Amino acid sequence: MPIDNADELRKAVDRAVSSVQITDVHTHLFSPRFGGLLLWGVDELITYHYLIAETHRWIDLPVEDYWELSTREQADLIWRTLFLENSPLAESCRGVLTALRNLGLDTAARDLEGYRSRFASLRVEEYVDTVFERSGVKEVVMTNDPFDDAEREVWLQGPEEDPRFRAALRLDALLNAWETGGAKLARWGYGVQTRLGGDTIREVKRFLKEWAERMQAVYMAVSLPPTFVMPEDSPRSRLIRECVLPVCEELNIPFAMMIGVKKLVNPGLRLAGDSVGKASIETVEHLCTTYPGNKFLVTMLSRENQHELCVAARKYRNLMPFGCWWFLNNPSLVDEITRMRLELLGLSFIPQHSDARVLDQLLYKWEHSRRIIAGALCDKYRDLMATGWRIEESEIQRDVGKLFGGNFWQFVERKI
Ligand code: RAT
Ligand code: ZN
Repeated sequence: MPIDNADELRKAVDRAVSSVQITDVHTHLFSPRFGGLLLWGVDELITYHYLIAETHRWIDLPVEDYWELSTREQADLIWRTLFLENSPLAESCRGVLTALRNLGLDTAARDLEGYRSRFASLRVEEYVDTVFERSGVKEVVMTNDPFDDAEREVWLQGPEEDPRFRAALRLDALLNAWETGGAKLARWGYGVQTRLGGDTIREVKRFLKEWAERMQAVYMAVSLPPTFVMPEDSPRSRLIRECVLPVCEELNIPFAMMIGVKKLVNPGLRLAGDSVGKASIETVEHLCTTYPGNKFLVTMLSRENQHELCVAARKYRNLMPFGCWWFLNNPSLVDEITRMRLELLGLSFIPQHSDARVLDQLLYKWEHSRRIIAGALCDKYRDLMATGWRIEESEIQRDVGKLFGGNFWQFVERKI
């Protein structure tokens, strides 16, 4: 039965968006077998680096002294500064409260000790089930760094067996810091040379293939500065062209480029010290044109790049824009970007990923994004209805399924 009024439409869209089971295409979460790499709990939620940056705007404590504090002491300081001495209006603070509320905790009580004692009794394996269920997330893609010693050890013991945790082979250490990344490869027995001579290209390809297969990676990924350009005479450019792209093509997996991060503009803040800059869409166009056998998942960090990324995606079916990344993951910007994408691309994009670093963040990031995306969709269906087009609830469910997971899997699996 077609939907015939605005009220029914709103309800149908809300039903579809709130019940869809999500594939979260980019997170920093891990399955419990990775031990301490999986962050969870209220202190981790509060010490998320987004909140650290905001806290340091208020406090006089030198940043070096802040890092001397235990996680619990850092959380106390952030809680006092951002939640008690100021109303927690920022999206990152609001997120903590949404997550606590979704766990059934009383946010009105402002009782950090009470929240801590609730978390103290949880077992992580069960808590993972709870969070996935309550957030409606079916599966997450992790960020898997083979150059991280702790993580590498776990992978060497065998593949991931929990189907909710999929792997992405993250290559920042290889592509953005070849001197140290290459030295590690040499220590592990790969025949590589600093200037990429000899067998280097073949050996890097061997490394990529081995690790993509070991992890059963659904894509390879890298984060890139605003100055990233290709073609260019640099180790990164050669490694992408001669190693990453051929191996991705052979394995038929996408290469995800997360472009626009200025690393450590304020180094003292560590993870919280990165910033943003506008990047070159010409590089994305060059890659899509020159490597038609490769698939590119692309997210860009600056708001200024969003329109041209949409336009580029209209030109290339091997380009899939995804997510509202990091400083863009705020309601006003998600709203703006999602509407623009719907207008320029219809349904052929991936509107959001969570970038969760702490398990509990799934409980808020998706609730907030679902609401904004539902609002944008609703308006677009209403405009459609005004043309006289018939809209069925089953079609809304089909479309929503694509946006929250189907498009990702179709792109990963398709042969370009
Ligand atoms: O959003 C974040 O937490 C950033 O620190 C980065 O991890 C970014 O998302 C990335 O994947 O590089
Ligand atoms: Zn990330």
